[in-house]
Amino acid sequence: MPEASDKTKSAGKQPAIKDFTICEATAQMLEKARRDGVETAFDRAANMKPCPIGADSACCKNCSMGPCRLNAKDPYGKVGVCGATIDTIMARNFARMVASGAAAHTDHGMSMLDLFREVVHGKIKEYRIKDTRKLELVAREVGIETEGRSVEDIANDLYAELELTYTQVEGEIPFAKRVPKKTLETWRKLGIVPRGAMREIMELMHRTHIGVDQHYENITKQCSRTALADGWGGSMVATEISDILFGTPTPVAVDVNMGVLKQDQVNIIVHGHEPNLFESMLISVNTPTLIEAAKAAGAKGLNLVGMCCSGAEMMSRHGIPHAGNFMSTEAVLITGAVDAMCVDVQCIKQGLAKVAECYQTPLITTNPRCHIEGAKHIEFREHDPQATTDEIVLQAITRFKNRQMPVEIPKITNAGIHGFSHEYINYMLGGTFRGSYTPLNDNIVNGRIRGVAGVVGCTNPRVKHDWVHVELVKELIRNDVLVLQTGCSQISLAKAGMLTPEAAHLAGPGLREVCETVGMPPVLGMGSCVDNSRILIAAAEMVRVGGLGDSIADLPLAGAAPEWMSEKAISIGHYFVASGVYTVFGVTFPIVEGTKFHKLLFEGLESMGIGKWGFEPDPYEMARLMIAHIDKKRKALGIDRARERVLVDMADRREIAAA
Ligand code: SF4
Ligand code: MSK
Repeated sequence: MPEASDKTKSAGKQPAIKDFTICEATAQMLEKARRDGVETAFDRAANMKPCPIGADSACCKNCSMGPCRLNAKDPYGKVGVCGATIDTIMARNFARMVASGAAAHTDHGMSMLDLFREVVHGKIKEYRIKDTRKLELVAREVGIETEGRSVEDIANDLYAELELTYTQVEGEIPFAKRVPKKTLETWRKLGIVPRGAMREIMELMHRTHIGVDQHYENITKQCSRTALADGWGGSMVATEISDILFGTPTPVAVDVNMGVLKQDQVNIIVHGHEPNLFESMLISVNTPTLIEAAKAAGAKGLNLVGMCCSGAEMMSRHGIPHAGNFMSTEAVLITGAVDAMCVDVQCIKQGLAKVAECYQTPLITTNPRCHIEGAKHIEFREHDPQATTDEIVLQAITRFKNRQMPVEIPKITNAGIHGFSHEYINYMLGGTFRGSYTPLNDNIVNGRIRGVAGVVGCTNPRVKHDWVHVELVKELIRNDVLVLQTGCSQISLAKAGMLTPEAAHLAGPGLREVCETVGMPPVLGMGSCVDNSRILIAAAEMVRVGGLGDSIADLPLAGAAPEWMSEKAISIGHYFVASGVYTVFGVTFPIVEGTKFHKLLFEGLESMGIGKWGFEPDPYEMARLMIAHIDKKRKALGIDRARERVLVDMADRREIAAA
């Protein structure tokens, strides 16, 4: 066991672990880490004060005349060497976060599209088109004729069309066709309809170079265009193509938390974001020769478990157990029970390498984009995917056979229902034949459901892990707000037992009645962070169905990322804002209050007909802000007084289906 790091040793009195997290399994492992002398991101966050100038986004290092630091307390008292004002500096920094986050999602989406092309062209045979119904549906939505045509022909045309999402230099991205008319008109008027993601990201990076765009309003305009190229472009393509290739999720009961690890089995964790690695791993762990090899090594079998967003996708599609979210990825290694952790891209802490080394767990990188010093790299090749995943399984079996560490697995699992795609919500509330969001809209109009909130995003050691998510969501459902979730937030709530129909008793009377009638949880888990696009589609559908205004900005809808940390989160937040949604972030916000850029993001954008940003670290106050916004929208729609409507229940739906 390596020595405790100097920082941990010199830290003196250590903060109480109960202040780090409300996740009992993570807390148990953090206690063990202290006994073992192992450091995690929680310790590092406690020992490293964030730079206050950076936290305010009041510094710039875009050229070597700087870096320049401005004073957040007197933001207009000073400019950078080039003359850049605080607004220019903050807008450029914000823009670069949007560009990076959008690049992450669009590169992920493009990888899925590359895979789709190779499958359609017959060059990759290990994957196939699983959901032909969805293929046709998406094709029709982007204007492709499907009647009487073969799956291959439709798929070829869909590939060519969706490639424009990334490469098109002029025009509008294909999924602009899904945007409600009035929202699209607003975008056109503002000049923010995305062309292709590559062009938008490139232009945003160009504009933030020294001496180019030096007007915060114009920079923000390109931020919106780039973020929309992520939400309605790269992310949406990632979600839709993954559904077409691997299946559209439907509700499935899944166990979440570290208790899904098995002492007597070979435990393999897949952590990251792209589903192709995980799909191949699923085949490998079900291969009889590998199962036999595991048994020959003394194990009862192979136990495949997900983490973070690849885990969220796989639990939605296949019911694969999930061990925890971003802030539990080091903690899970401390169990000593993980025989291999394989990772692809995004949100993979470099600190995992050190913790994995401490517990003799192979940490295996698989994507050419992501190597980690100290980790083993086994490249995942889509043309021969199982060669990689079989090799990882064999390494895990070897580690199991040679396990020397005492194993301590927290005995905690939380059952829940996951996999609420927007298509399934359509069915659940409207039925196959009605096929619409009408009952949802009706229940919003009649006031049983006050509004809808998307609560999404990361976990962050700068706040008490999981706590802000859980308290915010409890407060929202108590006030009859239906909550849609993705990413690490969904796992926080799953661990709190809130993704079960039984959690309806925690909801207000109206939402509880709807949940009990339909048999659904008050908190609906929709998948990974790219799957936030499902929330956009659900919002567009609510507008299309009618009764709640003409644009997304009219809906009684709000969004939140209460424990965000990544640049992807900023891109997601900004595409929700640009789509018309009031979006509140917790933890911190990279901006100086009272500046012109702050006023633009937090007020001005709304007056242009789109959404606006909010910031509030306290979950109860955050809920209050979101509910006040929902009520404001209800008032504008003239539905602030409840009107009675009849609920469509399961029996009604069966009757409709039988008719
Ligand atoms: Fe300073 Fe301007 Fe260079 Fe930024 S671009 S580092 S503000 S001189
Ligand atoms: S993994 S971006 S910590 S949600 Fe998608 Fe979780 Fe945030 Fe990464």
